[in-house]
Amino acid sequence: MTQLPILWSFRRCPYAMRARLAIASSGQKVELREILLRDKPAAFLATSAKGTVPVLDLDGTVIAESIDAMHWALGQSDPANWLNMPGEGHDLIAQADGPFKTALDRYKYYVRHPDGTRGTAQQDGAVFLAQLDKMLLGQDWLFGRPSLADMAILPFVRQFANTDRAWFDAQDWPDLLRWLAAFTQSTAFADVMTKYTPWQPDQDRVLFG
Ligand SMILES: N[C@@H](CCC(=O)N[C@@H](CS)C(=O)NCC(=O)O)C(=O)O
Repeated sequence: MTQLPILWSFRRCPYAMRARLAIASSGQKVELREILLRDKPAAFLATSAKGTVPVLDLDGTVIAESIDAMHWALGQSDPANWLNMPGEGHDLIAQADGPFKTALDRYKYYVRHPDGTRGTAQQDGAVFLAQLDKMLLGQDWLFGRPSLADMAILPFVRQFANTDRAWFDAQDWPDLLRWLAAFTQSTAFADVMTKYTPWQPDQDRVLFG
């Protein structure tokens, strides 16, 4: 059997989602190993020094950051041209991964973050979301057509939305809502959300991509 890159993944993790989106778009085949974060296999921990998903194991070379996994996959092949986006796209991804993700964690897991109120975190996140809504005015994607920025950011926007769906849907950001709905209803998203049973050392490999 040919050795394929191994992707350690967790279905509901937004970082793992974006890695899977890029791998699926690239057409690169990988072996997918689903794990449970509360029961990490020894082989996963031996690969991932940080113990986080996603992790790509390229025959001993480890890619431990999801954005790097996206770049790796799209560097192999990028038929949808996701890498073709303005430099501003990278700044947006940095904002999403930095201040927006911090707000998301404080909002979603506010019990674990007793400093600051949940409402403040919601408002902090909303500032970024309103900025995206403005960019989406009159177009389906942040830069007119699907790009790395959409796919790197959308899984986190989805998580923010699902934290309090009624509140999210009541906000005045129609273009953001349309963007998120187009993503969550897409076959591309459905294709990366297939359920797998957690990996076992003696199982047949699961092909993905
Ligand atoms: N910066 C990393 C973050 C990955 C990350 O934090 N993943 C979470 C799951 S969404 C994780 O594995 N957490 C470890 C744990 O919960 O034990 C990346 O972009 O890949």
